[in-house]
Amino acid sequence: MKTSIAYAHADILAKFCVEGDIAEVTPYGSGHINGTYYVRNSYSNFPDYLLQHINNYVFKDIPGLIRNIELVTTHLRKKISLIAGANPALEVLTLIPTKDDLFYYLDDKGGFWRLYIYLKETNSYDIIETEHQAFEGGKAFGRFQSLLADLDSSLLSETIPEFHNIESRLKTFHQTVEENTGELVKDCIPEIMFLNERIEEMGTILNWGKAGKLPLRITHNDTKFNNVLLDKNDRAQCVIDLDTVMPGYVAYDFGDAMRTVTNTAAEDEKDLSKININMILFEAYTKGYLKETIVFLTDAEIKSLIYGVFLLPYMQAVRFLTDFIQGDKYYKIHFKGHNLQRAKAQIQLLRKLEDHRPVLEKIINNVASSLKVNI
Ligand code: ADP
Ligand code: GN1
Ligand code: MG
Repeated sequence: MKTSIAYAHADILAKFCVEGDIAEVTPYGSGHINGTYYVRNSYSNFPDYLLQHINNYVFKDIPGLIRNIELVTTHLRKKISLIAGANPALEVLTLIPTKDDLFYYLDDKGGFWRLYIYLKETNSYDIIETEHQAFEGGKAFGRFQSLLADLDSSLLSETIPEFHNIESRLKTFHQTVEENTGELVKDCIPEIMFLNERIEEMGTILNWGKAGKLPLRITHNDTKFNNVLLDKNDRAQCVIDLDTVMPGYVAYDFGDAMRTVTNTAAEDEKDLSKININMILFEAYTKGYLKETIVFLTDAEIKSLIYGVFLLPYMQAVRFLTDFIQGDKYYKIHFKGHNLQRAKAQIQLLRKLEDHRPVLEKIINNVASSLKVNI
């Protein structure tokens, strides 16, 4: 690599096997966890890169996390290279090694960094605009689960223990509320009450899992819509943000995606009257997702999907509120009270979903039945 001009993070980038000549490094994306930077190459025949400062408050075992990503991307690359017309270089994340041949760099302040090839001419959406995007996103996350179905899940480490375990999330939430009786808790009494009224129903997936009714599979666990890259024609290209790929229940991925797919407003919308459910997008995502997964999902898993649709906004509200009361240690915030605003928006989304429950359930069942006819 040549270095023509001064740019941010030059010392970090110098540790990686970067090709070409870096022109500039700029903050990028709207993720809540990692620090992400777009690294522009001066030469168009060399790649641009995506540099990430991995959050080590959130992820306690970063070498384990990187090993998971290596395992998952290697497996995906192998499978995708067997599909006619597919291109693993564009459809799977590529980690760049350091000069010490590791896939992360640990700086002298204890910060962990990684570098990916930047996938050009792609879009990631915080809010979906079209039915086609929703369908393609569903296909991408469905295919992701399908391609990983034959990877031995015992090889993966749990990057965040009990990540989607609602019992343990609620335990932490209740402890946090008990230990903090001050102003912050007073600000969210209606939200706490709302969440407490739904504890029993939100345990359904976990209880079915414990009873052996649902198989544990390799799931993505962070299927927010901006974690899939669509190409310039809005076709599914690459599933990204692989930090939480671990064993899980498929309904978690389905429900987490629907939080962004169906919501007519932003995840943290302040004006709650803007939050509504877009049924057309719900149906389009379901069609894309089930098209890829219907061949292997069990009847119980299909039945569980609707519970995921309610559980994930609920769990997200629990997590945002916990972080608000704990003093905003986990999620990046952009203003004081941001986590409370996010929790209120997720609660409003859940209310709207509850209002439409029979229709949503019918959509899932109809799509599943129509696809099963063709198996
Ligand atoms: P976070 O964990 O903070 O959400 P992500 O890995 O999701 O971090 O990256 C943040 C954003 O950067 C993504 O939403 C996407 O817009 C963009 N992004 C991530 N990886 C790539 C990539 N390889 N190529 C192009 N854009 C990417
Ligand atoms: C975080 O990293 P990002 O922004 O894609 C979080 C998810 C939440 C999401 C809410 C590791 O995702 O679990 O659903 O924010 N990731 C982690 O927007 O906690
Ligand atoms: Mg992300």
